[in-house]
Amino acid sequence: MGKEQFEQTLVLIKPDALKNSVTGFIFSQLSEFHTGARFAAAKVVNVSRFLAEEHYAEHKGKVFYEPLLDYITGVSHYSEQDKWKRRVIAILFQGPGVLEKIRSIAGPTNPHEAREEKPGCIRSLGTVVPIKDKDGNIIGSRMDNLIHTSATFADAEREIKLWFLPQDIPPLMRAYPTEVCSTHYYYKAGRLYDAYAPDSLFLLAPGDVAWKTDMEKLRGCVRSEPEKCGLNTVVAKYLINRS
Ligand code: 3AN
Repeated sequence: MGKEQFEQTLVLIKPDALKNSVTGFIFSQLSEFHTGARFAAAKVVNVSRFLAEEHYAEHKGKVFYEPLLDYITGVSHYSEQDKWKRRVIAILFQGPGVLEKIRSIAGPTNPHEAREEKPGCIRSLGTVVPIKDKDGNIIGSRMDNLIHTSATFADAEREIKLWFLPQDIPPLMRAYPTEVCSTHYYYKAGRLYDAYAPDSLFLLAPGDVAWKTDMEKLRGCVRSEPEKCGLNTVVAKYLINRS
């Protein structure tokens, strides 16, 4: 397979798309026939705040950051009573030019602009919700734009490794180097352990296949400060749908 075949992008079908049941429309737009790209992986995810914070790390501190976390975790669209419905469908697509093709089908970030500039694109069916401060003044907007798609190759690599384990992807469709783990790894309260600690969560065992870059980070994370070694970006995907 040529290198261009290994171009990959992450798509997230967000909670508003599930709530409004436009998944059929989105999947038909994203079909292999329309995009020329291949489905390489898919999973239904109850997005934790932990994962959301990692995914949207670049927006931390912006006025729309907290509303954005509420949106992607499903809190904005499903009440506490319906919290079991809070989901995102994460999909990995692969093929030549896939990044640009799927960004074009998705359309501009802002649904108002999407309707103006590209009627019929997926995000033209989205909506913009005002963000208010505690006094009711409008201080920004939340863009409920139904779908996320990676913006650059660097973003795609970071996001794909954040949402998918190598074993979520058929072996011949893995675009990034992997490594076989030779240690046990456990996680508890923001720290990594290479031996079982009471109440820790099991992450990896010898023989497991992991992203090479994750293994490099994990080796640097045992007994070190988690913020400094980028532990959360590695751990987030191992905690997907765990509790
Ligand atoms: P895109 O999803 O089009 O690549 P990004 O990556 O810049 O856009 O932003 C990620 C998400 O953050 C968007 N989908 C949107 O929901 C939100 N966002 C980005 N910029 C703004 C903004 N200026 N105001 C409100 N929300 C924004």
